[in-house]
Amino acid sequence: MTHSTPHITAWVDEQVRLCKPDRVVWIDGSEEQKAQLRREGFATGELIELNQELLPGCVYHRSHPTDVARVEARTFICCEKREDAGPTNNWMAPDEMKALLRPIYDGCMTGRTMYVLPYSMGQLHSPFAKYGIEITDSIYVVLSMCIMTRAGAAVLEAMGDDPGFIKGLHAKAELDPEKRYITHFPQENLIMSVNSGYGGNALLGKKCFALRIASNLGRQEGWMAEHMLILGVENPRGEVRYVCGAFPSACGKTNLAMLIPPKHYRDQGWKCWCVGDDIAWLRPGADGRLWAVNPENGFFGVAPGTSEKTNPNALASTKRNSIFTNVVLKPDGTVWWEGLDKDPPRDALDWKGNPWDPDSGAPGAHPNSRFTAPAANCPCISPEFENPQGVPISAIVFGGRRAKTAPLVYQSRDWAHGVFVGSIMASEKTAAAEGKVGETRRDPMAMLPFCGYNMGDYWQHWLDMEKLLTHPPVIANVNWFRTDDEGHFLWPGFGDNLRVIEWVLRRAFGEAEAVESEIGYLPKPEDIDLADAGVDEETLRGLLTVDKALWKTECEGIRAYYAQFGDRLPARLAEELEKLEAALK
Ligand code: OXD
Ligand code: MN
Repeated sequence: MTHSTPHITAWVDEQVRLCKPDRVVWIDGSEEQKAQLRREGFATGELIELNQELLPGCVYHRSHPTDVARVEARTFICCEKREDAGPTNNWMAPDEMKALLRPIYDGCMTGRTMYVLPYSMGQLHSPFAKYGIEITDSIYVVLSMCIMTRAGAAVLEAMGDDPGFIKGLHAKAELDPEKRYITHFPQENLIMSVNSGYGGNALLGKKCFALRIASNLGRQEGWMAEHMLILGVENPRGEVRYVCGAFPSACGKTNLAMLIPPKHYRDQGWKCWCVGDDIAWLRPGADGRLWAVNPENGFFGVAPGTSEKTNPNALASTKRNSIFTNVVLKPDGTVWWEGLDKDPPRDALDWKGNPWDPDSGAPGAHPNSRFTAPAANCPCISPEFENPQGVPISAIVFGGRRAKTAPLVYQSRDWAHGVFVGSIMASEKTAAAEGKVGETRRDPMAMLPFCGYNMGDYWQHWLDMEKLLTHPPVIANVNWFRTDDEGHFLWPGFGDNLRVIEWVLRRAFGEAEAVESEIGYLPKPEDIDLADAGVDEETLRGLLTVDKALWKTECEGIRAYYAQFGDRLPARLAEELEKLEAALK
């Protein structure tokens, strides 16, 4: 590997002095090196080899039982002023945080190997690409990053000695939850993550870099880093139109990203292509349109609920060269999780490594157990996935889980109104989550845990982007989760969501009509294709109603939510709220 990189080397040397590892290994990304790391992981028990006939190249990993999810309470934005992190982020001054972290990192890699991993978010040499170095003491993290990003010697080559690389220092250290910190220093392009080995906290390219740090870079440089899927929809004429979608967790984002059209659509020649399932970097192109890339190279998906029925494309993606974390380990060296099939295995080990009795009532896989799978494995991966220019976005959809308030779909009147629609995104808690059922959690643009600066300034940045776009995408809100009074879902969801996406895309091309309502444009019921959907027109009419009383209550909630942003709330959003309140009077 090339080491003629004084800036990079100086930074790595500094971390070596702090963490005091026994050995330092630079990751070149070669198959030989990865195989060697797997062997080392098997030897220490950090990894378990899976059945190589049935799951070639696949390995299994268990995280510490106290370390199974992102820790929002211990995630910090460390910029000079608290106001710049805003009311929705934890904040600490950079010097104070570094003083707190220094003793935790000091000597934490003694007796261990430090891995230095150069990686790129985005296709190498793409105008979107950003480079980083992750230092870690975890083989699991190295191998996961080799799936989720483009990593290794070629990246170091591409980086040259540009001091602008994103620095990431990760250490599992003692996995002590009391000393667990996921910290971001946007003014220094620095991430420091310690005492967790869980993906969302430890694979620094993903949430830490591609969202929290990148949202800051995007604001400075005139682009956007968003928690969005990217889907290509090919119509029977062979035209592919692209849509981005932001959804809070448990709203079917990965399923939408890998959507299979209903039979009625497939028969006509419709196809869908996955460009990304979690993160989109969006840039105005020279043509005034918004262009998107998925900066990742793999999927870090929730396993439970993924099946041949719900998402065969995701399942197929995991069959080779994948890592499974905290799922059930079967005696034949394959894996299982709740919702995979109706056939829970006997004599298997649960996610903690204990013998599991499927009749015990306790789940075998952790509810947040994961697969880490290469994007190239996905049967519906877009032919444009590797296009360094990205894909042009015609529509953005926001969505949440709302039993009554939000209609199946509504389109914003213009860009600024669309920003308002994204800013008021919310999802209702289901029985599975903590808190009162039906209570709403506001999650603007699905960025609540991922926006690396003041959310009010972030909304202003969204508003300002309009000036850079002569052909902005249309913005719509969708809700697949409306229920009747008995709590039954009224819309079939999954592949049938294409019927709604089709209307949104036709709106983007001036091919469909709409009716004006208090909250935005609604489809005419006849403009949603219901053939073979199992939904009658009356149900659709119900799905498209806007209950004014509920929306008045909604406005009170929005007003209270907005209040915390004080003078950082863009005036334009306050105006949009007033307009909505007036329309509902
Ligand atoms: C994820 C998340 O893991 O949003 O993608 O938490
Ligand atoms: Mn996500």
